[in-house]
Order: sequence, then structure tokens, then C-alpha cells
Amino acid sequence: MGGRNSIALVTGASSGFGQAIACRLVKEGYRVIAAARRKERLDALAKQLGENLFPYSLDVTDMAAIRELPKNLPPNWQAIDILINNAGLALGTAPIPEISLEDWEQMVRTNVVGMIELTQTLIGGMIERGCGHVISLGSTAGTYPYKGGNVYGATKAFVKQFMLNLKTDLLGTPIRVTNIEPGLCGGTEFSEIRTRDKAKAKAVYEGTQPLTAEDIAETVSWVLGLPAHVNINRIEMMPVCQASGGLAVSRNTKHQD
Ligand code: NDP
Ligand code: 8X3
Repeated sequence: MGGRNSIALVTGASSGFGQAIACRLVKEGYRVIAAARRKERLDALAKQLGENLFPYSLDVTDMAAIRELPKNLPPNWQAIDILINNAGLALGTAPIPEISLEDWEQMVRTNVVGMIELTQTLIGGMIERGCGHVISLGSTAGTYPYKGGNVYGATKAFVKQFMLNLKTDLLGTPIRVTNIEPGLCGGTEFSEIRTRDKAKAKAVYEGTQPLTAEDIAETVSWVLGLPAHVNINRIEMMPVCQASGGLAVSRNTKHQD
């Protein structure tokens, strides 16, 4: 069981990392279920990549749709051994308390609740078949705080700890669990969705050489291709032009005491 002809479900495959991961895996001989809300993009991908890519319309905030997923797939696509929890987003850059509650809720529902539900839905089959790998997209934002990162960073900290705990719960099974934690990565829709402003999104990457979606796909391919007894728990990756910033100090704060 397992190996290059396994079935992988990639969420958020209509753009960015998810699309690059889906392309890379199909080219390497995996069969890929590409899931996202924008089905027309997935259909275009299927046209390009052929019958080893199965486009599937899925909103990961729709719990009923997640639970129905396995039985809605054609029988020869149901044995999903690789789950790539990639669908996710940041909304807004405002610090607390200016950020909107609606944005917070959407981030939590997508990055946290959707990821847990999908993992819970598919993990039983992996355990039964004695083979599987769950990979999630965390972020450096889940480890290093920055101004305006608030709920987005917290969702990614949740993803990191959930994956470590998942690995612990699965001890004694052959299922592998990996959290990939990239820093600055360009060429995707991430910053445009976050800032809701093309010019601001462009400015995020000015003068940098950020990671690319292909770098992330290469990392996914590497962790999957390692011998079955090797588990990469976490990978933190940044472009060479990025580093963690250290602690901040305010020199003029007014206190009551
Ligand atoms: P993109 O915005 O390019 O892609 C996000 C994908 O998620 C899209 O395919 C989108 O598809 C999908 N998605 C969003 N909401 C939902 C939903 N409710 N249901 C199903 N799919 C959804 O971003 P990236 O490729 O850059 O990011 C991918 C992941 O990597 C995210 O989890 C992000 O947090 C993480 N990340 C990104 C970094 C970066 O700098 N770019 C760095 C570190 C981590 P659709 O709209 O069609 O549903
Ligand atoms: C995306 C990276 O630094 O914009 O997760 O939060 S960052």
C-alpha cells in the first residue's frame, strides 16, 4: 500500500501552494483529488493534467460537505491515503481591537475547524488500510508573533500543536504527520486576499526574493517520498531574505502605577 500511485486529497488546489502541490504530485504519479470552492479552476487543472486529477468542489467551512465527501467520491477515488490540509487564509492586517469579528470567524472556520473536520473524516480510513500521511500548511506566523498577525497567527499555532498531538495519538500506527511552516511566500493570492488591495499586496514582496509555491510543492514531495519509517514532524522554512525579528520594546508607554 502507499507509494506513488496513492490517492492524495489537496485542499485549496485552485490557487497558490495547493495548485502547485496538485500539479507536482500528478506529475510524480500520484492520483490527486483537487478540492476548493472555485470548481471552474479545478476543471481547468483537470483538463491540463488528465485523468489522474479529480476536481472536487468543497468549502472546508461546510461541515456537512466534509462529512459527505468520502461517499460522494467515485469508488475508485475513495481510498485517500494522503491528506494535504492546505486551504487557508489570512484576512486583514489591523491590530486588535480594530480587526473585524467576521474576519476572525472566517479564519478560524477555515484554518482550524475545516482542517480538524477533514482530518477526523479521513483518518479512520488511513488507520484501517494501515497507511497514510497527513500534511498541513502551518506558518511561521504560528511561532513568531507580529503586529496584525493576531488571529491568523493563532490559527497557525493551533495547526502546529494539533499536528504534534495528532502524531502522538497515532503512535503505534504507520500514519505519518507533518506540519510545513513557511514564511514569506510570493506568487499566490494570499496577500491580495489578506489586504484586499492589489498595490498593498504587491508591496509585501518588493525588494525580496520570497519562497514560491513550487518550493512548497517540492517540500511536500520530499516529505512524502522519504522511506515509510521516517516522519518529518515540522519544517520551518523561510526565504534567505527573511529572519525572525526579535522582541519589541515601547519606550513611551504611560502606566497607571
Ligand atoms: P492562496 O490564497 O493562493 O490559496 C488559498 C487556497 O485556499 C485557494 O485555493 C482557496 O480556494 C482555498 N480556500 C480558501 N478558503 C477555502 C474554503 N473555505 N474552502 C475550500 N478552500 C478554500 O494562498 P496560498 O497558496 O499562499 O496559501 C495556502 C496555505 O498556505 C494557506 O493555509 C496559508 O495560510 C498558508 N501559508 C501561506 C503563506 C504565504 O506567504 N503565501 C506562508 C505560510 C503559510 P477557493 O477560494 O477556490 O476556495
Ligand atoms: C503567511 C506568512 O508572515 O504573512 O503565513 O504570516 S506571514
